[in-house]
Amino acid sequence: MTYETILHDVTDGVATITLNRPSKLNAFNDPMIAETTDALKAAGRDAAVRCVVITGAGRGFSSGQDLSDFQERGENVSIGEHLHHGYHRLIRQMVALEKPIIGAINGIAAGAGCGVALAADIRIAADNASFMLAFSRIGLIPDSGVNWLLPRLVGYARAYEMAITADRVPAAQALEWGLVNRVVPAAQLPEITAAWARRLADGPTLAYGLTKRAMSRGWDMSLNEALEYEAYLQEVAGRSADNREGIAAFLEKREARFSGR
Ligand code: T3D
Repeated sequence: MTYETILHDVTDGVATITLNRPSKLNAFNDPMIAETTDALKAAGRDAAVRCVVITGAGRGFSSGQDLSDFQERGENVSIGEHLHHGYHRLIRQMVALEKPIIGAINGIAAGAGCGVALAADIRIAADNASFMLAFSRIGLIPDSGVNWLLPRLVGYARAYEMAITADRVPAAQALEWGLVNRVVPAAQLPEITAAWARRLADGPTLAYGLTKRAMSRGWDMSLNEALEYEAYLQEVAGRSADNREGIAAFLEKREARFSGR
C-alpha cells in the first residue's frame, strides 16, 4: 500500500508512523485511518519490527476526525458504520499488536486523536502537548475506545470531567493524572522517544507482547481467571529463546542479547 497521509519508516527494529496532515493538525480522514491501520498490521507481520512509535507531523499529534470530511459525508454514511469500519479497526489493531507502541505526543491530541494516543502502551508527551475530548463540543460522545481506555487510566471522575467539559488537559496535569508516562521538553521529544524505542526494540519482544495481552485481557477477568491465564502465557514465555538468554546472561554476569523470540 502506498501511503499518502502518513510517513512510515522502519529502521533497526523500530517502525515509526507519523500522522502527516499538519495543516489540519493531523485530523483523520478515511485514507489516514486506513493507512495507519495498514502500517500497524505490517508492523505485526514483520518479525524484524520490535517496537512501534506513533507521532504527528507539525504542531499537533492529531485533532481527531476531519470535520470537513464529516460534514461532506452528510447522512449518507452512518457514524456507527464509519466507526466500525474505521476507528474500531485501528484501535483494535493497536491493542492487539503484541509489540510495544510508544505514543510520542508532540502536540494536541483531540477527539479520536486522543483515542489513538490512549491506545498506545507508553505515552511520552512534549511539555506543550495536551489532551482534549473534543467530542461534546460537537454534540457527540467519546468514541474510538476512549470510554474504555480513559477511565482505566485516570479513573471515572477525571475521565467524565474531560468528556463533559472538553477542556484541554495540559501535559503536566496529564502526568499527574497518570495519563502519560513522561513529560519532556518539546525539543527533546524525538531524541528521548528514540532512546525509549531503542531500549524496547532491544528487549524480549515476545514477553513484552504476552504482558500486553495478559494486562489488557486481565481487566475483564476474575483474579482466579487472571492467575490461570498468567500461568498459561508464562508457559509460552518460559519456552522462549529470550528466557534462556536472560538466565544465561544473569549467571554469566553480562548484558542479555535478546532476539525477541
Ligand atoms: O466520523 C466518525 O466516525 C465519528 C468520529 C468522531 C471522532 C472525533 O474525533 S470527533 C472530534 C473531532 N475533533 C474536533 O472536534 C476538534 C476540532 N479542532 C479543534 O477544536 C481545534 O482545532 C483544536 C482545539 C484541536 C486546536 O486548536 P488550535 O487553535 O490550536 O488550532 P486551529 O486553528 O483550530 O486548527 C488549525 C487548522 O487545523 C485550522 O485550519 P485553518 O483555519 O488553518 O485552515 C483548523 O480548521 C484545522 N483543523 C483542526 N482540527 C480539525 C481541522 N480541520 C478539520 N477537522 C479537524 N478535526
